[in-house]
Amino acid sequence: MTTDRYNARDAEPRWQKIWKDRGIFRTRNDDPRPKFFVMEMFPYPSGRIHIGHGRNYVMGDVLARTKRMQGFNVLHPMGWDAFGLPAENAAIERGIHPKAWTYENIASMKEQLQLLGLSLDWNREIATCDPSYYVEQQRIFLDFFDKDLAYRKESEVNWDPIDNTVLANEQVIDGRGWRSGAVVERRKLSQWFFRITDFAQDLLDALDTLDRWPDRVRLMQRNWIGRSEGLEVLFELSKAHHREKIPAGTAAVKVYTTRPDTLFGASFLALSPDHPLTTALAAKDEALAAFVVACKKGGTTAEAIETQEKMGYDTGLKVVHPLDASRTVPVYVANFVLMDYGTGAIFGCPAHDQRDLDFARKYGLTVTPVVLPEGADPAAFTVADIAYDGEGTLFNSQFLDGMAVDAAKEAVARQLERFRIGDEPQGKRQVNFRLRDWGISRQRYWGCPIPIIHCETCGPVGVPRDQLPVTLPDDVTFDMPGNPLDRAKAWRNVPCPKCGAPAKRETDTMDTFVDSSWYFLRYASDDASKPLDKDAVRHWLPVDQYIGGIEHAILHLLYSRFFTRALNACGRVDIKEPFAGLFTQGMIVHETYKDKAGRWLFPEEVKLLGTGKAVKIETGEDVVVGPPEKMSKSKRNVVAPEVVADTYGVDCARWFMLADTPPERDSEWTQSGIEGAWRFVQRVWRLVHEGIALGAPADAPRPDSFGADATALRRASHALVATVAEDVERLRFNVAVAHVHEFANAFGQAIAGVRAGEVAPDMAFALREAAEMLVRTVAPMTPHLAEECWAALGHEGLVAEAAWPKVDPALLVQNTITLPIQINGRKRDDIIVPREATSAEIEAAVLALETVQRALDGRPPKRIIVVPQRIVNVVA
Ligand code: ANZ
Ligand code: ZN
Repeated sequence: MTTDRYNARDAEPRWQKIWKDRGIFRTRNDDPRPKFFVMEMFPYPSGRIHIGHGRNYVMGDVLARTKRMQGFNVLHPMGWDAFGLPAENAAIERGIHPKAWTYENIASMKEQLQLLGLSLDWNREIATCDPSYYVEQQRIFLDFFDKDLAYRKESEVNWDPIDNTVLANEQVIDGRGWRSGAVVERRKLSQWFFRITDFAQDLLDALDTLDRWPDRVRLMQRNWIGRSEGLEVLFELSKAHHREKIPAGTAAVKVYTTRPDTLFGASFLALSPDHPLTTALAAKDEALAAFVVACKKGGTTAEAIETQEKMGYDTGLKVVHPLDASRTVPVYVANFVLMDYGTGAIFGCPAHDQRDLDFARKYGLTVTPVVLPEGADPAAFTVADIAYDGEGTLFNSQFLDGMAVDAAKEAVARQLERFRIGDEPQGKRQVNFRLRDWGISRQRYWGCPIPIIHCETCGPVGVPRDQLPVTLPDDVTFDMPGNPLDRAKAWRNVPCPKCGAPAKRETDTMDTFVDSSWYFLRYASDDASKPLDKDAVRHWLPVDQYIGGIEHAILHLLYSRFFTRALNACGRVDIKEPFAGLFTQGMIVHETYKDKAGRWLFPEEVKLLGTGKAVKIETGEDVVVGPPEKMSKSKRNVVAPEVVADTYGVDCARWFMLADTPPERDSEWTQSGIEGAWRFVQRVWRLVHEGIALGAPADAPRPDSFGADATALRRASHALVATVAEDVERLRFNVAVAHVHEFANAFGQAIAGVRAGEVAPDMAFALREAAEMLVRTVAPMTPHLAEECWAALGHEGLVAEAAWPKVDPALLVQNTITLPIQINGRKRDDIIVPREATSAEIEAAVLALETVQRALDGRPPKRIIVVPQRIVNVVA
């Protein structure tokens, strides 16, 4: 084997096979070492991965490998988020069964992932579509059902009136069904829910304990849970107006408000179209009934409801103002009032709420400001098109005049708590949450079946546990709209487990977010027959480091936190918080390329000419180069891992993904970047071999004393180990890479300073130590290269199993400085020099640097300027 070049194509598969054959990444639960659990969000098996998918796995892998070397029993598992709509779409479009499509994708993606050299325990691999996985999910569902944490209620869905089917939110495009193009309607359907709202306060409070989560994610969760403190206020219906319309037994309308201070600015009440009073009125008012139907057009997404034009219907009824019996306020039905928040009714104060203002302008209602901004003139202050929602002093508000907003809120609450309508206080303080119970019913085939049987006499009955799993029937068709399970007669018709009468299986399947809400608990057991093992969970959880995309900052993480609490309530686990550390990585972006005809081109179809120009290799025609964007199949700006592996080796890809940018930021994949990584990999290879050639043999005794040069190198080696350990611990991979670069320069300088055959024993020892330390430090980042070097150093075992190097603290005391090196005005490198180095010494060292030599290309520099303690400028 030649030593002047590292051959990744030969080395990488060889080491991967050895790791696999020796099973070194298999994790055991009875291992006595301290545990470390690191995992990345598992992938959806959509087809093939591109390098953009790889970044978080590589980051997790570096951490896993480092911790393993540092003596931890590391759990680093992988699985597949395998249920979901795309498999069903493939079935509809290409006639392939969702199961076949999914498992084929898993097989090819697994191969691709393995190509990245990830140190995963594949023995714990799971696929959520596998009955051995979802059987436990069905048990969990029944536990929740028994505890009333799972329940059924009527709820609105997106209904496609042409296909006669329920649509998922992502199947509603601009308010229309994705296949039929029909305007989607809202319909009520009985559906399953998980009672996440029971845990709202705890989910909120515990965010404060998650000190290793990004603040941004905690804030997003806080807003999503949306705790608000307000007042419920009863408005008495005025008998002086349309007494005949008021339904018997209805004396008042209850609203929820967070701004009771603005009560004197109220100019209307609005009811939700689903409010019971609306329903009662609509029964006798055709125009209102038609209005309610019109409100139901459009999807059920929050966005759809938010962006709809505000519409109202005047019922003719009026209510009496709670603080001024001489005033009445009209009652409308309005499309923007949701039935499932607060009380389903509001009072509108147009001067201080934009939505109310728009509504008031549309229907000609009065706008009375009651909060005066500081410094404004009460005689002149008016509200035109923009509501004022800031602080100020109350005016136009009788006994509240002169109070600040908070004081006025309190005064109104006190007053209304004392008043009564019938035997109810007219005001009641109330805490509300935006968080809704989690609707988990999906009218789809490719999901976990809900283990319930509906009986006419017994109602919904849980499938007896000894009859689980309820597996999906294989023989179904996808050639008609609707849920194939509804048509699977043989599967559907079963006797009631309680009374034996003919009954029907539930045909809803679970939201795929359920599948991902407990998979981290499943990973804990190494015994597949105990998929949720309390002891194993106690041992491994919480996950020490979870890594994934910011797009999951809300739902997935919140559902997982809820699930862990609900399982705790059912006695299935002891913990409450699943993830102690969370990291959200940035994406990998790439330029886009388009040919003349406007077709997207793959990067490998394009030759870059520099300065933003490029041509299509096949035809030579000009290519339009677009700015870097998230890698995506549709724009073809993707790079396949196997292509990188074949050309440069995956260690280069790994190095590049870690090197360029802070890990939380997006990183641009470029040809020059990957080439830089390649040069670096080759450089490590050369340095290690030069270190071997010039350094002491492995078993050479440690010299009693070290000279200045040897000590300087030893300091650099030990500093490398110490800083990289810290960088990885903090997930600052780009900084770790920068530290390795710095060290490579120091190592290179030391090598340049000695001559073969004349190396003093202290330097020989230091060179050997440097090579050993470098190899072990880069092992988590470029594991294949490191194994190859490790073998060259003469070690029998694997560096993947070697210990992290021990640092001598005495060598960490700083007496070197790092100088940045500019070549023609741009920063190109760094150099570490002794603090007391002379300008001449620094100059010599700089000229020996590889980056500088490459830039000079054999010529002498035009000029070299050393600014002591600051910077070195080279003019080439
Ligand atoms: C009167 C008022 C005056 C309001 C004002 C705001 C500003 P959060 O903080 O999210 O809880 N609201 C209450 N229930 C609603 C429902 N079911 N559908 C739509 N809107 C509803 O928001 C509470 C505020 O949202 C409440 O305070 C109510 O309008 C509105 F100057 O009451 B407010
Ligand atoms: Zn029955």
